Amino acid sequence: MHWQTSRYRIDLARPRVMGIVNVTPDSFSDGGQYLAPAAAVAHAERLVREGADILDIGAESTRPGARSPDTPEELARLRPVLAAALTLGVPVSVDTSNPEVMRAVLDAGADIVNDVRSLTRPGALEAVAAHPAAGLCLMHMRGEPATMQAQVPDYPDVVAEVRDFLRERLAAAQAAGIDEARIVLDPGIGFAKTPAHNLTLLRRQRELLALGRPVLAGWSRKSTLGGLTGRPANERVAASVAAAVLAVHEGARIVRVHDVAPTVDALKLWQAAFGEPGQNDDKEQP
Ligand code: HH2
Repeated sequence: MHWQTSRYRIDLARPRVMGIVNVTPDSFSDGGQYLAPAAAVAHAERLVREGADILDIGAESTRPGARSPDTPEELARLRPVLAAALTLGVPVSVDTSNPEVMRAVLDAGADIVNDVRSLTRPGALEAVAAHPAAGLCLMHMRGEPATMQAQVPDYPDVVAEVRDFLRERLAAAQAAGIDEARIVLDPGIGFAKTPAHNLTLLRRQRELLALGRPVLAGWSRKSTLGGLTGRPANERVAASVAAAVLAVHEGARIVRVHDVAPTVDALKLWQAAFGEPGQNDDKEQP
């Protein structure tokens, strides 16, 4: 199985690590640390040295209560970091829901759009469809980040809800002309979900593979892990690495993480024990 993106066709025979670069003042675990472009670029370089297969750059926090930047502000944060990241030899994703931002970053050469709102904003499907090879991550969420955790839906069956939602968004993307080879699907851990919902999605994650596309999972430092361990966000590395390995064990092919180095090490063990032979040290080919 492969993930088609603008410059790279990512081979998913080996699980891939997407390293997070948050160019935000207010992200839940590292807000403000990389708002200065030079700090964000240095962080991106470090993640690649640590073995990140993909970089995901975001300029809007989805933390409940975070303020959304307007288009010029979001682009001003993204542009310098994207330009530098595009020289690092790995595919670069941009985490945005804003169709104008999608157009601008795809024109600037971004490889992937990662949208926590699954291209539901007017013009978003068209913005991604206009770039014939760009990759796309569609994620499940109910409502808006600002309020989603205050009014968590009472899902009769959270896995069925997530699967049906992703099936509908996958169909909408294909109907807009986006080839399914470009698309990966994400259960949206922590987005309008209780800890019990998140854990059910991990246990039954394989049910999402019935949709026929690779699964991307983002557990890194999230509050479910804080609740289980009693630790603040910057001390959730061990739990985050465990969650990444479990997600891969249950069929995810891409994990979105803050702590790249320990995740890469842990997945080497998974790969050696459970992966396809001969897939231990390749880099994706352009
Ligand atoms: N989680 C966050 C942001 N973007 N994208 C995908 N596809 N999947 C996720 O699980 C996901 C995501 C939240 O994490 P983070 O970027 O660290 O925080 P913030 O949104 O506060 O910047």
